[in-house]
Amino acid sequence: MSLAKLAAELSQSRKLVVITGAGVSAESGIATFRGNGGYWDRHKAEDLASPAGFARDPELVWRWYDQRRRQVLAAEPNPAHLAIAELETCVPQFLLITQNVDGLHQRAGSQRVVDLHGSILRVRCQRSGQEWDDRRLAEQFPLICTCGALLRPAVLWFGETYDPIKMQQAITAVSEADQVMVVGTSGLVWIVDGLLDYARQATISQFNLEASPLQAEVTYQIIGQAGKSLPALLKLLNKTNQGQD
Ligand code: BJW
Repeated sequence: MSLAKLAAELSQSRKLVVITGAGVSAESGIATFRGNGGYWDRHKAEDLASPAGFARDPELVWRWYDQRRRQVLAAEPNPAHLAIAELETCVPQFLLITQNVDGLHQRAGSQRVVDLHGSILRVRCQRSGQEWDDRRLAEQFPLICTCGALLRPAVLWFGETYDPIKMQQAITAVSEADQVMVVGTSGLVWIVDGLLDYARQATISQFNLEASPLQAEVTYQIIGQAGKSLPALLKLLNKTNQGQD
């Protein structure tokens, strides 16, 4: 069975990178973006997650983010988040690269995390560019800075460029990795394929409800809920590691 083979390979891994997307948080009750019931089923991406959409209607954008903040604050990490946090302790070097903005990986105990798309619980002043944590649930929209300028969610919208420091960290880790696990992402945002281009020394495994179309060569395709397959993988890995003691 491929999960057992992957566990055996992971037990030899020195440098593991995990790349995650919205599917990891689906079992915590947080909607994904694409597909049935996803955000883009009900809303236009360019209205809610682009600088032009925010300039057009900051109130609409803030209402959407406020609703998502409420969901995130009420949610709990699920077995997939917990398994990824535990995987970090099983290998000498580890990096989690997440597109998620919900902070659930960090709440599950993950330490080495690059949040490429920022955080829904931070804001940025449109005038000064400064960012800070802000978990306020708004009574009035949009949120305004004490300087009078608009505040925006500190997340990466379509058409915006990645933080070069985070990108460098992610590229270095993927380039050096011997294993890359891609979990719960459609891979439709360019960054996933962009990073996997650097995974020249790594075995790539994918955990998803379906075989989503990554451009990279995937050796292990694990179909099913990440909240079931990742804990199962961890159990096999722990068994293999105990056998090696
Ligand atoms: C489960 C599951 C379960 C469900 N278990 N699985 C080429 C070069 C440069 C740019 C571009 C390019 N081509 C296109 C672009 C532009 C654009 C882009 O990629 N567009 C494509 C959509 C066509 N990219 C950009 O604009 C980005 N900027 C950029 O590239 O700058 C250039 C640059 C590059 C390098 C250096 C410097 C500059 C910015 C993109 C920002 C995306 N932002 C969003 C919103 C973030 C804020 C917020 O959350 O509000 O990020 S959009 C949205 O998509 C969100 C997600 O993080 C992202 C990815 O979605 P994800 O996570 O994959 O979710 P879904 O819903 O798509 O998929 C869920 C998956 O889970 C599915 O497969 C399910 O089957 C699965 N699943 N339940 C396991 N229980």
